[in-house]
Amino acid sequence: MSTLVSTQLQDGVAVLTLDNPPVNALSAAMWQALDAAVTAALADPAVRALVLIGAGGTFVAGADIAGFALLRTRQDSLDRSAVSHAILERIEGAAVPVVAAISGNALGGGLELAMACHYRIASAESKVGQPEVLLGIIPGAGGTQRLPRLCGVAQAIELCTEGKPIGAARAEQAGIVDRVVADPAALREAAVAFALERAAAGPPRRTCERVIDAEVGRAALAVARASRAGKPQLAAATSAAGAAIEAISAAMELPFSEGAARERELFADCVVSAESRAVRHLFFAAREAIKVPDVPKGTPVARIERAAVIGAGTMGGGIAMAYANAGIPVLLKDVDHAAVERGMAMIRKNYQASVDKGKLSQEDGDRCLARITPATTYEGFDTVDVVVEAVFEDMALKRATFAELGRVTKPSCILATNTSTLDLDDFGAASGRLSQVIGHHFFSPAHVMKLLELVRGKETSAETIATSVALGKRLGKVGAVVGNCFGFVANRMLGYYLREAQLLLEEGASVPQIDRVLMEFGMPVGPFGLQDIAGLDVGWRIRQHLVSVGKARAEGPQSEVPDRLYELGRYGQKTGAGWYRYAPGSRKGEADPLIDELAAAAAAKRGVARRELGDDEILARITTALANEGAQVLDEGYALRAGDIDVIYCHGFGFPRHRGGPMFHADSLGLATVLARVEEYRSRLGDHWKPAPLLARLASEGRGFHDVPPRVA
Ligand code: T1G
Repeated sequence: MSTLVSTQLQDGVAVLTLDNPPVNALSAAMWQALDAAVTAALADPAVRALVLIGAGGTFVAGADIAGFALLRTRQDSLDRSAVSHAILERIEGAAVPVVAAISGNALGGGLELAMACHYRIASAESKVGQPEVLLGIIPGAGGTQRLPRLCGVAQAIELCTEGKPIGAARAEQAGIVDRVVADPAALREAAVAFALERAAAGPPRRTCERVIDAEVGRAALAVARASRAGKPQLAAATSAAGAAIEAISAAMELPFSEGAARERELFADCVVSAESRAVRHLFFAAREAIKVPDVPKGTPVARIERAAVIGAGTMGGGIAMAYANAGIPVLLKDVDHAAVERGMAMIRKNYQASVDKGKLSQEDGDRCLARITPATTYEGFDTVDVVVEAVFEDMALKRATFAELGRVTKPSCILATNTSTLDLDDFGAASGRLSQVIGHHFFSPAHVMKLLELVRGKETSAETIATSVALGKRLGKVGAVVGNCFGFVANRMLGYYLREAQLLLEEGASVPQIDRVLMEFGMPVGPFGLQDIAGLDVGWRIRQHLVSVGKARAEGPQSEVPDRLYELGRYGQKTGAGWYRYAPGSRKGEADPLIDELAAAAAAKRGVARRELGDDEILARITTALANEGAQVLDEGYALRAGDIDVIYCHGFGFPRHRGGPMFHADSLGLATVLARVEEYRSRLGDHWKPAPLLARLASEGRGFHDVPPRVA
C-alpha cells in the first residue's frame, strides 16, 4: 500500500491522510493511491463515513504542475483527465458521507477534490482557490462544473479568471465550505464528528446534482464576456481565462457529465498551449531564482523584527510601505524634517488612494501607516535588524552613508542598498562589514512591483543572502539572486533594450510606432513611455557616472537624442515632456515632431540613411538585443539561470508572462534563429551586434538557454 495515502479507522470513520510533501500535490501516483484508499475504505462494512485530510498542515495545492510537461498532445491530456474525473466521480458517488478537512491550502485540483467530497470543513487560516489561470490552464478536474453549483456563476468566474484564493470565512459565506474551525489543531476531530453527524443525517449531498440559477448565471456570464470583448491583447495574454468562462457556461447550459466533458476539451487546449508552457516555466523559475548553489537549504536565517530605510524619496517611501504592509515596524530617515515629511505625505496619499479604491480598509491603512516612524537622526538604528539605503545614486553620498551605518547599527544588522547600478562592493566597504552588505533592488513603485533583485557582493555571507531571500518572501516579493556587475541583471540588459529602441528611432521608426509594437507584443509600456515614467534625468545621471568611470551602458553606438532632451529640460512625465508631450495632469503621451527632428539630425551625424522600418524588424531587433545581452550576463555568471532573467523581466518590467520572459522567448524561437538574426544585424548594422559566445555555442549544439546549469560568478 502506497504511503502517499494512509488510512486510520476512528469511531467508524476512515480518516485518509494525503501525504506528498511539500504541498501534497496530486501526481499520477497520488491519484492512484487516493483511489485505492477510497475504494478500500468504501468496501469496509465498518466504515460509516470518510474524512480526507492533508499531512504537513496543508490540504492539497493542486495537481503536480511538473507532470503537465508530459502531456505532449491534447489526447494525452484527455486520457489523463479522464482518470482524475473518474476517481472524483467514485468519491462523489459514495453511499456514505465523504468530508474534506481543509487546512493550509486547497488550491486547483485540491479544491476540486474537496468539492467532489460531500461536505467541507476548514480551519480558519486556510485558503481555497482555483489558481490554474495563473498557469495558463483552467480547472481540469471538474472545478468549473462543481464550483458554480456551490457558489454561483459570478463567484466561480471571479475565482477561476483571477486565480486569487479566498479565506475560509469568505468561502463559507460563498457556500464552498460548510463549516469553519477556529483552531487548526482541532480540525481532524471536528471533521470526524462532522462526518458522523452527516452519516446520521441520511444520504450524502452530491455537488454534481445541485442546480445552478441560470437566470443569474447568464447575467454574470454576459458581464464577464463583455469585459473581455474587443481586447485582443487581453485575449492573447489570458486565453485561459476565456476558456474558464466557456467551461462555466457549459456547466450552466449542459448536464453535469457533458459540461465536464466540455471542460476536459478546453483544458486540453490550454495545457498544450505555448501560453501555458510559458507561465508554467515562470512558476518553477520563480522558485529556482532564490536558490543559490553555495547557500544550502538550512543556512541560518536571522529574525527581522525591526527595519530602517534611509532616503524618503519615491523609492525609500515605497520600500518603507512594503515593510509596513508586511507588519514590520520601520524607521524612515531623511536629512531634515522637510524631506522626511515630503516622504510621509506621499505615503499617506498612497494609503488613502488604496482605501478610496476599496483595496484596503481604513483600519488596515492606519495600522500600516502607524508602523512607519519618520526620523531625521540615526536614533534607534542600533535596534534594527536590516537597513535599506535608498539615497541619491551618487557614489560619494553612498560611501558616507555606509560609513555611518557601520557605526550606528548593531553588528548583526543587514546593510542593504537599493542602488540600481552602482558598485556595492565599493561603497559598502565603507561600513567595514561587507559580509552583511547586499543589494535589495526594488522596482518602482516599491510597495507594488513584485520583483526584488538581490545583489550579492564579493563578501556577502550566506546568512545575509538566506535572510534576504526569506525577507523578500515575507515582503510578498519575487526574489532573484544576482551578481554585482554594472546595472546587475535588470538594468544592465535594459541598457541594450533602450539603446536598440533609440537606434531604431534614428534609422526612421517613430517613438509611437516602436512603443506600439512592444505593447502589442505584451509589454505594459513601450521603451520610450518607460523612460518618460522613470525620468530622462535618471538615465542622464547614469550615463554621466559611466563616463566618469570610463564605461558605457551598452558598447557601440549611442543615440545622442536622450542627452539633447535632457539639455532641453525634458525629463519625461515629471516635466510635461520627454519622448512624448503630456498635457497638464495627463499621463497620456502625445507624439512630438521635435523628436523626429532630433532623430534625423542624430542620424545625419552618424551617417545613417533613414528608411521605413517594419513592425517585425523593430520587435525582432529589440527582443534579440535583450536575449543576446542576457546570454552574456548568463555566461559571465551574474545570473545563475536563464529562468532568473525571465523572472526578473516578467516581474520587474512586465515582460509578457505568456511569452515566458526574454530568454524563454528566445528559446521558443530557437537559438539558431536568434543567432542568425544577430549575425544578420552585425553584417548590416555593425560590430556592436557581436553574438554572445554562449548564444553561438548553444545554437551550434542545438541547445537552449534553459539547458545551462547554474554557475556562480
Ligand atoms: N505541483 C508541483 N510542485 C508544487 C506545486 C504543485 N501544484 N505547488 C508547489 N510546488 C512546489 C514548489 O515548486 C516548491 O518546490 C515547493 O512546492 C514549495 O512551494 C487538476 C490542473 C501552495 C501557495 O497553482 O501557489 O491543480 O522549489 O515555494 O510559498 O484542475 O506553492 O521547494 O522544489 O511555492 O509556501 C494548481 C501552486 C495546480 C498552486 C505554497 N495549483 N502552488 O507556497 O511554497 S494545476 C497551484 C502555489 C491544477 C487541476 C489543475 C504555492 C503554495 P521547491 P512554494 P509557498
